Amino acid sequence: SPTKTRLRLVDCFGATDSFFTHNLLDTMKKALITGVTGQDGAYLAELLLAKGYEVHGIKRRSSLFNTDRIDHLYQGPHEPERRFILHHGDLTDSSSLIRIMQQVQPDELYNLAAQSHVAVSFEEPEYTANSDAIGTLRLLEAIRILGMEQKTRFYQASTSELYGKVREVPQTEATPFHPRSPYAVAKLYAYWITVNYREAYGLYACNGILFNHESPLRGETFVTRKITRALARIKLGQQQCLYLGNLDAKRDWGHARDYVEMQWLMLQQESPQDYVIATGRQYSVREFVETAAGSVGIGIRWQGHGVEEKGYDTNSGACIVAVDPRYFRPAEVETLLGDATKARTELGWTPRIGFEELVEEMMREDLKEAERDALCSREGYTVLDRHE
Ligand code: NDP
Ligand code: GDR
Repeated sequence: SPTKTRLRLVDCFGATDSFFTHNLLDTMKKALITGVTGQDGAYLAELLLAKGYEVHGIKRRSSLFNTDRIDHLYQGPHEPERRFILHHGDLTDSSSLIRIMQQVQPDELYNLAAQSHVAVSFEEPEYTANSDAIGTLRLLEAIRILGMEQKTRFYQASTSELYGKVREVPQTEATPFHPRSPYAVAKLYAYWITVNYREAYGLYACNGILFNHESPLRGETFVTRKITRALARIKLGQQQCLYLGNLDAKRDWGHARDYVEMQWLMLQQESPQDYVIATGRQYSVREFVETAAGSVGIGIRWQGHGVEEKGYDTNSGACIVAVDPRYFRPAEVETLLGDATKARTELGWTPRIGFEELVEEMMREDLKEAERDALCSREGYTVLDRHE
């Protein structure tokens, strides 16, 4: 908290006079996070606050509150020496981005905002390009328009989806890209425009090529969270069946809390570079289901279109996991496996949380949520069953 920061500063410098501590607070580093209300935004804001930053975040206007993930960090406008401040803005609106940048004057700008759902990008390709590709350009241009090239360091949330139809296993910073969705194509533009502004204007700008990372804060429609939520509800008798798409897709899944640390580390180096961030271990969607179910003692019965040919047991009665082709994608990324050697050696970064621990944490938190829902149902309140 600001009070604690002040006390620590006083401890360090033996100053009881607020003049000294005020000046130090003025030199506190400022970070601006786009996408602060998302999974990574929440973990990154926590990390930077713990490091003593003044953290600013951009949130979109929405008709309902969209700050669940960061409500525990909220500081009201009347609190003295606020270190966590939210601004309304949108990646599709240059004027808001320029205004916020001018007001905040950030030392570090983390561009985490995106329409980040691959399947949705096939439904909303133009919006995805506008926010994910041109949105990144708008931020880089804001830095230039405001003459902040030497002040603001820029982090771009790039993605393993860039590899798409993989040409090399495992994937490194040198592996060629072949994007397979409007999302990935938009992120390809964002990747290259970041490199281009680094080369053309000398910006300190980096791409973190992050492989999938999950957590209890993961959006409910990404496959891992969809699985852990559904299994928790199935365990408590609130849901009958989990419908999934491609069970054979393989991903390199890490923990978001580990990955945001590397986003910060990338902006603390002498020179800007791009890094792959991954665990180097790969599991299929089916293996994720089995691990999650195993961790809470649920047996799996597989059922559904095309599953028979792949040799699952469809003779048993209870249906827990079924394949529904509506979740297949027009073009799929079948397999991703990252090699983070460069980040390990140059940034000293290693992931701390392993796959089993990640799955167990997600299951544990979703069981708590399901128990809350079950309690509400027992008390006669309506609990909406949202699991698309
Ligand atoms: P989320 O989907 O959880 O969060 C996305 C954030 O972007 C939300 O805060 C969302 O706001 C905001 N946002 C969306 N559109 C706009 C817009 N037009 N203007 C302003 N804000 C907007 O994503 P993650 O936290 O999981 O991922 C963070 C970034 O990293 C994303 O760019 C994603 O593409 C990328 N990435 C993620 C990986 C992962 O495995 N998680 C892997 C590799 C890259 P709201 O809350 O209002 O919806
Ligand atoms: P991904 O994540 O597309 O890798 O993008 P997602 O969890 O959506 O899909 C992973 C794999 O699981 C398969 N799948 C399903 N996916 C969803 N969402 N729902 C299902 O029911 C289902 N069944 C099977 C998918 O086909 C896919 O192969 C995530 C996002 O966070 C991106 O923003 C990020 O860039 C990449 O990770 C790295």
